[in-house]
Amino acid sequence: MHEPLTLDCAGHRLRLDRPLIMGVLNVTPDSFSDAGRFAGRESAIEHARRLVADGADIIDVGGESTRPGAESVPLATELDRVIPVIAALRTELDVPVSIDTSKPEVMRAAVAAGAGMINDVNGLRAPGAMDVAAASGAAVCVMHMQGTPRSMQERPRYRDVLAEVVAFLSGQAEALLARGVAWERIVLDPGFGFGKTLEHNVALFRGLHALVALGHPVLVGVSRKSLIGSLLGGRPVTDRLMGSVTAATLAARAGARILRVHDVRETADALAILAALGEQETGET
Ligand code: HH2
Repeated sequence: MHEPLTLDCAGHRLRLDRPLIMGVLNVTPDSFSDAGRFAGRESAIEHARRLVADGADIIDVGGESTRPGAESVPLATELDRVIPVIAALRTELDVPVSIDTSKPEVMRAAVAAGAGMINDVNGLRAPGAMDVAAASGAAVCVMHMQGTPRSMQERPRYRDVLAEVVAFLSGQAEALLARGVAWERIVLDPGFGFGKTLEHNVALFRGLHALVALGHPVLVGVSRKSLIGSLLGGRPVTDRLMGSVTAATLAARAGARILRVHDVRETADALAILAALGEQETGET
């Protein structure tokens, strides 16, 4: 097994000897947990500064909501939302910026504007996405999703959710490697809440070690998701902080190397305690 020590974000290398925090910056009017709050450019940049001050190692900029039922956004709209923000963040921040998109055109423009990571919830399945990502020089997060955001929660079905997710992600990683992408650029994500029931999410979380065992850094995004709300007896999205932080901490404990979260400061605190008081090294299986 090959365990990378760094993640290569278009030349900006992030050390992976501790779990990293990816702060969520949604520049959308309709995201499930922070709808419209950071849709204006100035407020988006201000929020990114806050996330970095709170301990974010990467900022993930998204211009298209992927919440269940969301419609896809036209290319021009998405470009207009994210590119100026990425260009501004690139000069303002010392941390790499990630672009959360499934459109190859947005990936290309975002990397040209300074993004160091491509984060695709569609797992590079759009025509051309794999080639654009491979040629970009950026780190690439491949996420598993069954279906599309519009339909994914209608009737998710698997024979063996863990085996199917691991097989998909390792196949996409192989395809990237075959295109010459260095191991140090590939991140894998099981895609919590994307075409999965509560039972599927729980099985995936408990089986994270099988994904970690592939040797690529694993990204986990459970922050404020309905999975957390359900496990807490139907909590609304505004009341999922402790559940989200606990789940992120457990994911780190299970070997996840990147935690995609809205509540950066609280997650950083939990990881500091885990590092000080937890058992030594979490990533090995
Ligand atoms: N989850 C969301 C969006 N992007 N990317 C990765 N790699 N993993 C995730 O789990 C993930 C993701 C959904 O969360 P959010 O951005 O808060 O909401 P919305 O899609 O409504 O903007």
